[in-house]
Amino acid sequence: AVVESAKRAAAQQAVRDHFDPSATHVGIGSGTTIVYVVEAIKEVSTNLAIRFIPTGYQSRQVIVQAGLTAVPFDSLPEDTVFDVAFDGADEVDLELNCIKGGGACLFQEKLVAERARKFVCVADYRKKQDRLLTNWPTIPIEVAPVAVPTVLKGLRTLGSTNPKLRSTLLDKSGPLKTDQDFFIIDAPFKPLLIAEDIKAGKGKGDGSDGTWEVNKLSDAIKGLTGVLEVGIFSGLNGPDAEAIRATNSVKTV
Ligand code: DER
Repeated sequence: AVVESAKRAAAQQAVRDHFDPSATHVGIGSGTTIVYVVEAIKEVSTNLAIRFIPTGYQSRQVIVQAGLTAVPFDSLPEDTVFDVAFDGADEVDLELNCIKGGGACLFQEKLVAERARKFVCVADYRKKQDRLLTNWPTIPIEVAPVAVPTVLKGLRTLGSTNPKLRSTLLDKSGPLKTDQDFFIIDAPFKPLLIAEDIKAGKGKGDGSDGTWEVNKLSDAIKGLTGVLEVGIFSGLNGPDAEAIRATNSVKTV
């Protein structure tokens, strides 16, 4: 109950600080924290004219079940800029880089996040770490099924010890499929360095000495043939996007 109330508190604070009822387009992420974000939005606005853009099937369900209007991302003109996008994360570091993909929705989450003027990451105290991959051990990567052997080999070359195809015997025998009908590989790496670590000489950050900086590893993984998207969100450069301090400026409650 402590975690749920922390999620709800973070969601209410994020909506208080960053939801403008006169908005026209609002991105809605995936996972469990986002449910509290939509609840908090419902409390302050019944403006059904607002278009809520989902980041996958579950996200659309959350919007529709709240009685709000869900508009598919690909039905909007390509230059549509969203006023704000709210989403969760699996881990957030001091630079506000995020690990995302615990819910296997990272591809559409990134499409929507990059279209937003403001990306608001809503994360309870468990997600806040100094470096990514401190508590959450793996990077979720969305891959074309046929490319799995190639991507696994590539990840090992980049230094991932034991990258694994995500499958849950609970819900389905065999690998999990994303909303794009792709697979997810979870790749463990050592905690990722941030800019100040490189400056402080804590490692080269390019994999040559076993250390990786956030963006360099993200780019290296994206360069593997067969990778659709990588669950590292950093420095979102949507139109005037500004990363909202997910933890410090939003009082930790
Ligand atoms: O998959 C994702 O990136 C989601 O945002 C998710 O990881 C956050 O999930 P939670 O809010 O249930 O922790």
